[in-house]
Amino acid sequence: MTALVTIERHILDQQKRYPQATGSFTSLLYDIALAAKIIARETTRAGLAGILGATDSENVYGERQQKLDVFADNIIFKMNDHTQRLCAMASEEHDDIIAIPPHYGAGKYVLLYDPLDGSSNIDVNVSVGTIFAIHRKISRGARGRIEDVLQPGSSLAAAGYVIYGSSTMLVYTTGQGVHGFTLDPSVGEFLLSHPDIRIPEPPVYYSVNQGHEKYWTHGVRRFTRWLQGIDGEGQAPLSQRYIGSLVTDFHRNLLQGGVFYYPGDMRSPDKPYGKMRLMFEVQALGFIADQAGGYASDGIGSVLTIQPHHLHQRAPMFVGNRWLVEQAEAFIHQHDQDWVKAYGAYRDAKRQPV
Ligand code: AHM
Ligand code: MG
Repeated sequence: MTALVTIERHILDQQKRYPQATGSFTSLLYDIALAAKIIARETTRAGLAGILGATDSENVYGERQQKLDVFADNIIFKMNDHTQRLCAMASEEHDDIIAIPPHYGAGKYVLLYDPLDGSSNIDVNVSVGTIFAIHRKISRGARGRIEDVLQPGSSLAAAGYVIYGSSTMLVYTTGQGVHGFTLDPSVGEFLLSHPDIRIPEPPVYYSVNQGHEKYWTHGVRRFTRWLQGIDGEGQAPLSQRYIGSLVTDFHRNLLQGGVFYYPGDMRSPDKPYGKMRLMFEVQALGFIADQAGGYASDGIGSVLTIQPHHLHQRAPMFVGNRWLVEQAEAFIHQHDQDWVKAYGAYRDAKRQPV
């Protein structure tokens, strides 16, 4: 029998590589795993508990929040507000950074999270996920500030996601490879099931909302035809898979090889950036892909080098096997110079529309 490695043991083993570590970071990851177990419990019994369906409130993007979004958002906050490990939090569901309540001490990390990504899929029983990212505090003073949150992905201390699917899995990286754990519901533990994940070759899938092709730029259309084996040099076409639940689409391609993209478009020249959120989705998944030997780009360059200016900034995302993503960049560079200009101006602007 192979050794049973719980997530706690794995995180502790990784900590041993840093003799100066205080254990704060280790405990933070463990708290996230605990929050994930509670969210998993609620998502799997959502229909029974009668909490399916939407609330009346809207989030900052004008989307109706699902009840489970609100629940997941609260659980993650409550698990982490009092531990003295964080100086601030930020959630896709909140307009501003979330302060640590003044009666609790503050710590040296920042937690960013998308509590329940793909929530429009909840009502039809499709897998959803939680995405998280951890930055180190960089500002002076006891409490976290916006500049602690608005750091590029290349500064991330850790990132991961939880997928609530046919089983619950937690996948994370601290910059030492990507590791996946499956929740054993009978004992309530995440057990190491996918050590050292590498995006395999050859890739199998491309994943994009092809219903939006009408809005795409020429380069993105050419890239897609290349993936389909139409415009290429005789390579076999990839199969198309798109669930519309980012964590699920990303996870499949991470394990089986392929490319996920949510491109920018020119349907409105002042909104060339697509749908994905840089701080809550793109950075974390980009870091994981990078650590698994893949690559994530906004169509121009690595998403990890983007200096964010706004908490709810958006970015196009092409992520998966490196050579596929580089091919997307090449098509965009060749055909979409107008878009590159428009998106580059948005990305670098200090004041951005959301
Ligand atoms: P959400 O964070 O509001 O749940 O939205 C993000 C979701 C992703 O999970 C998914 O990849 C994308 O929206 C699907 O968008 P579309 O329906 O435009 O293809
Ligand atoms: Mg999301």
